[in-house]
Amino acid sequence: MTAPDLPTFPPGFVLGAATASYQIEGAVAEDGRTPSIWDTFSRTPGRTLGGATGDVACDHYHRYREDVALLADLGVDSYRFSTAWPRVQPGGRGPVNPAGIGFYDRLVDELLSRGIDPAVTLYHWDLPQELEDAGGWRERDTAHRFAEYSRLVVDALGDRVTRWITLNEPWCAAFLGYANGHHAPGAQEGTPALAAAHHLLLGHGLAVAQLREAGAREVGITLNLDQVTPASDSEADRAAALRALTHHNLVWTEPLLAGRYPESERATWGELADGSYRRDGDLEVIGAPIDFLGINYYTPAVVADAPHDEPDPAKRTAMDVGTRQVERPELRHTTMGWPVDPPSLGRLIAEVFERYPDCPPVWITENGSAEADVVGEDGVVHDTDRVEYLAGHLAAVAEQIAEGADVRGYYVWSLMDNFEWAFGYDQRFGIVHVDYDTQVRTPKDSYRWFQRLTAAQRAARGREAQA
Ligand code: IFM
Repeated sequence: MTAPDLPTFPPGFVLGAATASYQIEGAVAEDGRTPSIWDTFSRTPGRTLGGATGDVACDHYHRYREDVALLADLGVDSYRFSTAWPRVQPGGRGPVNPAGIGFYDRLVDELLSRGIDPAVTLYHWDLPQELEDAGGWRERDTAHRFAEYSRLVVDALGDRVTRWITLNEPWCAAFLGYANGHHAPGAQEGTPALAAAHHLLLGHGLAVAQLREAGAREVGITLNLDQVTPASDSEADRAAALRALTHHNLVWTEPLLAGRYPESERATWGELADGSYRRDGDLEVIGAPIDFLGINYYTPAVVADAPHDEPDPAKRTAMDVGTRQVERPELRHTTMGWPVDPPSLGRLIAEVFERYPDCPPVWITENGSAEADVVGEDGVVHDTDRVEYLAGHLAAVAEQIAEGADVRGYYVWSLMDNFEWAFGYDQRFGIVHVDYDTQVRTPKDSYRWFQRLTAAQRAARGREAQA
């Protein structure tokens, strides 16, 4: 089968790969790191598939040089990784842990020595367990603790790191963490998930202020926005789609980009959205200008009206917004069960700029697919479906740029197979295969394809420089 065509981008467009601390690092008890909520959660029986934990993961903590060499061979401009809060500031309070920050210091230097620009995410879900014991994101104080920790990181790495992402996918941290319990800390509560969402946003805003004060150059946030389409033109389905949009997108984008809470929140959560966790002045903190909006995107949502799981509105969880996702049998599905529809990424980008004409430049900070990869007898992983997935989504981005959308870069998720949260090690998103018994890394066909893309991008830059 011939590989899909390479999409073309403006010469300045940045290509990168992304990972996250708990998913790859391992070394959970080394150099002063204390447990995070994911250590506790993954060690609780029944929480992750097969009881998988991030104890070893990809052992990246010890193998980071090998992994940076893979990035260098891949030819990426940038690498997006996250810092582990309990490594940098054990227990979530107090001074920086020199050994913990030392790891990221070495990683940043290694990247720069290979000509790769580091992009740092400050929170990819590994909250120090001590802070969860004090209430976690239900508590306003956690937002202040997050800003303090962010300052420790920027003070240590800000001389070499240009691009800063405060939070990764706060939707997951708030709603999977505190509403349905699929993620750490595993709470299945109602209203606190809305409070957690607010405190995450507040933490973002407070961290932005710290990052600015420390002179950070580019500051943004990463959201996993949904591309929502109503299942039909009926009033009920359109209202359901608005509730789904509010739950997934507007709860974040309205305060961040429009300086207001979503008008549709009452229609979505009724009395649960009582806003008791909000204080005067919060919106100003949350809505402080950002330099970019990071979007993580995987799959679209076609949404229909559905009865609430819980008839009593007072007892509903924040997750129960009276909607259901319509099945898409006509589309291929990844091993996560997610329908593949590349043009939907283009639609999402267009919708974001349409709703928020002053939206800062967009970066696709994650996109990729989990597939049933096997290392063949020839020692190669022929992940044709992933190549098609990436080519399709990148083509959709290129098309939007050609139509005038300000999209500056794309990070493939993920550099390598890793700990996929509650799914353990069963779901492989990497463009590099990891054998978890031996820690051998094997670049897949998708890695080779992406390598060709980065080479083509460099060649385009060269041509432009000569013109
Ligand atoms: O692995 C995750 C990542 O941590 C956050 N975004 C989605 C990915 C795939 O599920």
